Amino acid sequence: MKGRIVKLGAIAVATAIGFATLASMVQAQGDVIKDRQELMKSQGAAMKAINGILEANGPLADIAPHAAKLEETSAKIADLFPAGSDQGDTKAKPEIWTEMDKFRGAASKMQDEMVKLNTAAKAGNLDAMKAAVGEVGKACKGCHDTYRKE
Ligand code: ASC
Repeated sequence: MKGRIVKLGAIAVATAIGFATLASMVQAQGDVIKDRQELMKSQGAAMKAINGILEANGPLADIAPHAAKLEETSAKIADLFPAGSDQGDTKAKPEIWTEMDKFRGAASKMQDEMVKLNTAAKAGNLDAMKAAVGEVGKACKGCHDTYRKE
């Protein structure tokens, strides 16, 4: 009798831990979806700001902080799509997870372009900035076309 109660108690505890773990996993996933949406929004805003400065022909020095931020944020993208985070309120396509190597390759290529943009911005090299912004925009679009719904 006592043994049975202990066993039932153990099952109840294990079940509670299981639910708590599941709840925290769902929570973590909700957070990662939000995190990547916010990161993408910040990158879009930085790109818009840079394009605005280029169109207005300056002040070029104002591009540097945006370019630095983009280099930093874009390095985080690939890790913001952990397994299971295809579930939830997200426009991320399943292909991200079925072709994870390809997806990471595309993210890495975009990161390379962001580094070039930041390098050009730090050097105040207008032609290189323009070229890099073009390549960054292509990298953004390429991934969105392939891996984002709508
Ligand atoms: C940007 C930005 C994107 C891409 C895309 C390119 O500047 O925020 O998502 O370029 O618009 O077509």
